[in-house]
Amino acid sequence: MSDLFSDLNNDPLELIQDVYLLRGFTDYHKLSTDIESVIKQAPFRFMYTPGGKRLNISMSNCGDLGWISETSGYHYVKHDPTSHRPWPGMPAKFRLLAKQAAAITGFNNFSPNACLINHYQQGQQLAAHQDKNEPDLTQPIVSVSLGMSARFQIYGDTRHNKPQEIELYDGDVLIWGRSARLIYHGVKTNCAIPHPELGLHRINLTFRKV
Ligand code: MD3
Ligand code: FE
Repeated sequence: MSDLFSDLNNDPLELIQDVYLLRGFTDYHKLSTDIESVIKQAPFRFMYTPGGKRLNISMSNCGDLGWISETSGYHYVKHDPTSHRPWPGMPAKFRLLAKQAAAITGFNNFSPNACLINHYQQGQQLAAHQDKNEPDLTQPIVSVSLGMSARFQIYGDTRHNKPQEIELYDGDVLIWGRSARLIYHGVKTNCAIPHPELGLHRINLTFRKV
């Protein structure tokens, strides 16, 4: 299994300081069996913000801890609040993918224990936000884009900047750390291009150390 991803793109593009893009590092086909297994155990669901609004995209998790939003706040929890069971385990292939992508960009001991899985349908967006619920901000976040394309928006240190935009396609992997760890970012899918297998669905895996 150690060569599942290593023959692919080992040449990251540094988009802005400490944000790296590996185009086509993997693809949906390599991960589909594991994704289907996780989603069968913990189906995508819409969560609610502390303010009572439904999030725009549906989500699930795998790994020892899963990120949830609920009226009491944002938390990492060991159990799926819908089924009351532990989140599905993180598939070995997912862990290897995240570790290899991190190592290529100089994060040598990344060992994620949480994977948030976002599901987008065309037109669904993720508004500008920071990821700051993780205790150790020296650890990077690795994100894997699968399925239909999306426009990723990098705002920088406030959500009021005009964002830098970049189109992400099936198999693209982003690695964020160090000075970029707390930047504001968002996602738009109104101009998405369909994927041969997933059609107008996008799945994004974000690997985190919590
Ligand atoms: C920049 N997901 O789940 S992944 C998220 O495509 C999230 O579903 C988006 O933002 C998606 O929180 C974008 C890229 C990403 C993930 C984490 C980051 C960018 C990040 C953490 C810090 C800075
Ligand atoms: Fe985020």
